[in-house]
Amino acid sequence: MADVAAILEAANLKNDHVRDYVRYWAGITGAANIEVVSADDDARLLKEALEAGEIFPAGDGLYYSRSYYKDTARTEERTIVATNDPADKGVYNNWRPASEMKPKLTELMTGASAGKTMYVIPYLMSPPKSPLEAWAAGVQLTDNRSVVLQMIRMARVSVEFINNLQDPASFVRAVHVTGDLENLGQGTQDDKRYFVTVADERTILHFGSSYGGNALLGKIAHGLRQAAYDGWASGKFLGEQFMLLGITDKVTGKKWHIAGGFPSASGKTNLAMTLAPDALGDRYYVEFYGDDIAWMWVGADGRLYGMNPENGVFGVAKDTNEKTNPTALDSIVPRTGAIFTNVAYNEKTQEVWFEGRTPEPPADLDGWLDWKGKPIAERSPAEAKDPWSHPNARFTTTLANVPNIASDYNEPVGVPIDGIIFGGRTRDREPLIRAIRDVAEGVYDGLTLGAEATFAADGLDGQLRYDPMSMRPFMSYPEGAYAAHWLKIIGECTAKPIFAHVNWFQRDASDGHFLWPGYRENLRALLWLMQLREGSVTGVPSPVGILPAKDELNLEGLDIDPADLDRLLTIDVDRWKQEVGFRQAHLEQFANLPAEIWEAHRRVAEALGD
Ligand code: OXD
Ligand code: MN
Repeated sequence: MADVAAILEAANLKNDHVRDYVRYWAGITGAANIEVVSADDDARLLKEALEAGEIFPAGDGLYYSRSYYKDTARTEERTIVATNDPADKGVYNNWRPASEMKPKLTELMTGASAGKTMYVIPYLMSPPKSPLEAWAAGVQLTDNRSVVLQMIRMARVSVEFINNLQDPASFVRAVHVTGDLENLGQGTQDDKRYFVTVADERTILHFGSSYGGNALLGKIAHGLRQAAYDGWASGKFLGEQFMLLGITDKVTGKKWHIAGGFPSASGKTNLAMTLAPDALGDRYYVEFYGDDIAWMWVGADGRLYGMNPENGVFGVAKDTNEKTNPTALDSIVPRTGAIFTNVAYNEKTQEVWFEGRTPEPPADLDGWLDWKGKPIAERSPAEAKDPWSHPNARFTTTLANVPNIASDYNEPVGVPIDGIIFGGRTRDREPLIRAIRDVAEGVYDGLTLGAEATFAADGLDGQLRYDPMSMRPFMSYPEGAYAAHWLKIIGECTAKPIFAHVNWFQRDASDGHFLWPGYRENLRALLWLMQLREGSVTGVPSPVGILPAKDELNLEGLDIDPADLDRLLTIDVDRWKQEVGFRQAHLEQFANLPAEIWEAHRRVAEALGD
């Protein structure tokens, strides 16, 4: 091992607590070398990674990487929140004692980076000088250069962020060791991977993956699990898997901000990056803040404020195209520095392709490799229908590349949040939008958020896979306390955001067609919500919230079957009664759920006539 003190000195890393932390883990992992990185090192690291064959060119200033074929997604059953207090155990956080997990991870990491470079990535999960900056600083250690390249895109990376901390000992210690991917027994009885957040020690220990969702610790473990825990422990903020967008009415000059949680495959990234529908484009301008994480706090003026702690987008590639998300396509064009992972790659033309990018894959198979690196042209007849890219293939690009990134996305003050929406893919029951003014009912709605389970397979017809606030994989403390913390934070706001539940996915029961066209048209529902909040429309009460009156929705330029519209704006009371029964069982799992939440549940049940 080189002289650690000399390396850290040369890298201008001045924080003694960070130095001790780096030295400690360098000793355990046995790394051969240490390198402190900043965003300025990107070009050099790209060159080194290209030369080493870790990434490939995918056009001018675009890159392609392939992860090990058994290492392509987050692994919830191997993901653990550990603390020193057994009372922190919840239903979804996979709680284990810190005293058990720390030695286990230390053992797994011992010597596991031998011969490799350990990169030191000082990062900030907030715009500099944010009121939440004290919870935003971290230092990721990783033995994987591709992870460094992705972290540089996804977080603000510079040694400056940890040299001048108010409390120099207070930063998230985030250790990532890739491990011997070919011998980790992924998905077997002998699985060696562990992804642990020791939340009350602000320490993250992830072993056994180089896939972004397990390895970009600023995003996935710090930005959500650790932040949710810190927000609760400090009583100061909420850290949620939420998108965040802004809508400007160019005629009145008003600007609204909406944050919201959506379980996976419910269109969160597409909504976050949406544009106004063509017919409304002259009047409304939509700005992008974030597609995955929002941290929210109460501002001095009594409004709820929010910001995206990330610096980039780690988006699912599949089905991204001109219709679903033109903004995303524009943010991964040549010279953006975007990195594609596990898509199909043409080694001759350096193009990439993924399912849904175009209706059909490229006709000329010459040079095309599937996500495992196998030539498509050499596929056997049995493999002919296999996807070219992995369903969880990703693109990584910085926020600054997104054409409609909000001009104030980097401002420390954040933005006032006017609306909080929840929306899970649901084929029936959920109308286009229902607004909820009562805070407890809004939080109750978030706690009972879910998306359709795989109906046939699970035999759970009509039952959702519940995903409270879209935080199921990121819950770090018990759900009852989580609900109480939400009630506390929103309760402290003197000007409260309005809540709403949206659903773009209702289908006709007989032929299965979607009743609502979705995508850019979704803005119409959000505009109605903002008008309701401001009192320029009144809506129609229903047992589960306020629905738009038909003439209140701005349908200019939209061709929609009136019968479909009727169904989108009505409630199926019988299906809702069934849902209330499912919800009862879902909520009963949670210890110490605040009485206000149970009261909200009873109010909804009573209104439905139970
Ligand atoms: C996720 C992600 O897995 O945002 O939720 O990547
Ligand atoms: Mn996510």
